[in-house]
Amino acid sequence: MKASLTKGMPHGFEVGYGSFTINGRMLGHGDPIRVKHGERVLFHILNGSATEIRSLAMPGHEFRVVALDGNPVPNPAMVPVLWIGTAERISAVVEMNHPGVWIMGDLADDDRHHGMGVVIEYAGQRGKGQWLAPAKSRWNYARFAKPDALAAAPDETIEMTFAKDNAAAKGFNRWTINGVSYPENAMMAPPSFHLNQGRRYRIKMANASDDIHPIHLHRHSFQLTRLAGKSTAGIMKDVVMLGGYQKAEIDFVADNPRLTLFHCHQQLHMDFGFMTLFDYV
Ligand SMILES: [Cu+2]
Repeated sequence: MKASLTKGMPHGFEVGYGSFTINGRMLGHGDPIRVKHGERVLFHILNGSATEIRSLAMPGHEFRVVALDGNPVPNPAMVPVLWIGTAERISAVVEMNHPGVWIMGDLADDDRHHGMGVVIEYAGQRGKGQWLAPAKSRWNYARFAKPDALAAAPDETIEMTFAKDNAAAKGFNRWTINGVSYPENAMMAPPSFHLNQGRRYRIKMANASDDIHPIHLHRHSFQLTRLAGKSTAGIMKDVVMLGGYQKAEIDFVADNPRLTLFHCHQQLHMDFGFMTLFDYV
């Protein structure tokens, strides 16, 4: 990326949005979520954006994360902010112990002002929803992992490097997996990775770009086995965010024969090559 920018290549196009909604309503429109003091409320949150990673916080409250992508986590833990990649799902419990009228919303002020939030109203409280920015925190999936556990060794390892050619496709960035860009006009490219049923695979992923990629494997769930240089175990997911210039490892069992797509869930990345096919042999 640095090389192409030095050569004078521009940054690729991105998409922007003018409005944002939760359950189809912009912040300030529609009914608030009505709660009672002392209640524990379970939120099932899905990021339905085609391209964006979102955050969520609620002043004076924390989230107890109990499941990721529909799978219970081995170590439910409290966090002040949820970060949720495109297509990820988080289930989190909020204990309603701070009466008021609050905005549960995104940390990005501009996006929240354009709708990315919802009002939480305690019984007996009136007024406009209040927003307070939370203290700084860092999102780390490993927080919800089984403590001091190691995943079983895989039968085979697949290495993947994700890279970007700046503005290489009519002004859009083109994406590659191990140097190969999924053909834009082909209904189906030849599968690049071949699986044997019943075997355990570890995918070692390296992100050679500055973007965060919500990586998704179809038809299988995977275990997070290495994040930011540390081994981890027990968290099952089907989308995982891989930060800029970061590495991560995921393990899965080949237990669902037939063609299987693997791709970045950021639509612009996927449409411009960030996709590959597995088959069973
Ligand atoms: Cu991506």
